[in-house]
Amino acid sequence: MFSKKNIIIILIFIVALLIGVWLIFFKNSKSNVADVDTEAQTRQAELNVLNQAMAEARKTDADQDGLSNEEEAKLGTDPNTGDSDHDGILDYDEINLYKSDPLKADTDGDGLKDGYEVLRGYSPTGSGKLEKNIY
Ligand SMILES: [Ca+2]
Ligand SMILES: [Ca+2]
Ligand SMILES: [Ca+2]
Repeated sequence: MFSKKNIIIILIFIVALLIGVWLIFFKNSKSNVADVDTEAQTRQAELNVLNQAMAEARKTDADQDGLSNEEEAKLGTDPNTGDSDHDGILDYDEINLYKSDPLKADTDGDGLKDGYEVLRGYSPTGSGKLEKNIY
């Protein structure tokens, strides 16, 4: 059977194997941590760029409605409120899409708010339906 010498050799082999496995695992776990760190740093850098872009955009369009603060000053709309007359349609859409008054919740004065009319397919600026290509 096994001589003492063989048993010692086998034990040394097993110990060496265990050390090898431990080293590989330790090395891998260390490099995984480094990868995660790098990924986190990359993500943080991307976030910083995004935040910076958004801060920049807020400077020129505080309420992010698509109209610049400058345009809103000219129109008389609230640069800090996307929907100045609270009729359910953004200032930008009233100007560029529906041609309705961004400062009048009921542009055509028929008793129905612009947002209510647009939602149901009616023109907020007069009688009749909206043109199909608008909504
Ligand atoms: Ca705006
Ligand atoms: Ca509005
Ligand atoms: Ca109306």
